Amino acid sequence: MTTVLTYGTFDLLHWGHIRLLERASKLGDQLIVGLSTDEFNAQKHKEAYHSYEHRKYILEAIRYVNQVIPEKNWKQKISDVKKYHVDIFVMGDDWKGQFDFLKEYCQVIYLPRTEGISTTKIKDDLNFDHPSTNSK
Ligand code: C2G
Repeated sequence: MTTVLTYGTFDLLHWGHIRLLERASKLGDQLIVGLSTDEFNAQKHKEAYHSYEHRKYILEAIRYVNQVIPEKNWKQKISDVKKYHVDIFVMGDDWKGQFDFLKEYCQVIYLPRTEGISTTKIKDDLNFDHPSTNSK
């Protein structure tokens, strides 16, 4: 049983997130997602539109995701890898190199980030006061 672990906020879930989860899940038999809590998002200077409970509910409905655990701080990854007997840690390559310290405990893979979509882009594109949407 190969266990894969990844982390993120996964707010306003989009196809870039799904592609990450799909590819991560195909690296093993089960995928665990460490979902950033609202409190931890504040530490990441992020404010999610959906609450932690709603983002968890959404992620648990995805066929590629087997389990969702709370990501409460930057320091829990090593203990999570040990606790869940993780074989492969996966992140998008915007994080390349940031988690290489985990190589002592498991395989670390950075997958190419999906270009052209992001939660920030969605918010900007939907913000009708944004100049780019007024240029029609
Ligand atoms: N991602 C992607 N392509 C996008 C957007 C996101 O591959 N267009 C990936 C990111 O690289 C990340 C995952 O989807 O691996 C989740 O992205 P976010 O929700 O933005 O997570 P982030 O804020 O980067 O939090 O401890 C790690 C942090 O919790 C990661």
